Amino acid sequence: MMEKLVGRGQKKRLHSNDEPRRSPRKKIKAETDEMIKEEDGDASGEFSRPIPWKKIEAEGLDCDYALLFSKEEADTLFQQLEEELVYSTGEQAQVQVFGKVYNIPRKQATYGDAGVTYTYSGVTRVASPWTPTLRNIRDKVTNTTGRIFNFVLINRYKDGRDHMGEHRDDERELDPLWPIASVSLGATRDFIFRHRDARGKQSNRRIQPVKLELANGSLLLMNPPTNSMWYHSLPIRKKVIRPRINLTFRRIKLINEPKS
Ligand SMILES: O=C(O)CCC(=O)C(=O)O
Repeated sequence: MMEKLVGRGQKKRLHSNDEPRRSPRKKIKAETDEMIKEEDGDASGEFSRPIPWKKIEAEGLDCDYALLFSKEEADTLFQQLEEELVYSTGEQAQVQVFGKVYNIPRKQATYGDAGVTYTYSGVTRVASPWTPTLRNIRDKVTNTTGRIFNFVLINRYKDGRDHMGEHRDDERELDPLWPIASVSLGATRDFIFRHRDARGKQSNRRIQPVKLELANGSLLLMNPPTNSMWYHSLPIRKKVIRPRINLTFRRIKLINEPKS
């Protein structure tokens, strides 16, 4: 993840934010309706899928989206995390982009299994031990997806001015065959995917960006090869006044683990 920092002059708004909670069907927005297909609910597997999933697809992009928690559950989890989490300070709250050091425009924390580390944007993050609430959320994600995660990167956005620049989660230590599971709590925020061949003025391909709204209590599953083909960002949205916590559950390859 080499993040491009977003400065002033952010582009026009794409969707309204902080709307009252609506049904999952209405909550997600992609560039075209064809990108979203309702999956045949298969709750018969060995893990539970109690929620209607939406499939989001484009060339090289494969995501699943669902509301994992009710509003009440999500609000409680948010409050618990506010009490439990300790965010990075000092060097750990900075990134290096092309040799220059910047303060991260949000707060960040890393938790996970003992000994797991994750290096991105020039800084190595060590996982703090799972807190009770993080363990609960992680287990719910695992029960729902059938996937086990050993690390979570947490980003806290105090309001819509806090943001995350365009990047891919494609570090070598991430298992490339594993999805990244992104849980959102708090304010709804826009989330934008851009195909790697359709970025910048030099690009010779015209591939529409995929734009989503990530709601309170939602889970976005980014399946391979999404993270190698598409960049994603959480742009500035000045009208958003409420905070948001995002948790991306990841599987970090451990030293001595067989290569996948
Ligand atoms: O807050 C978000 O939804 C974006 C998080 C993200 O892009 C990341 O953790 O790589």
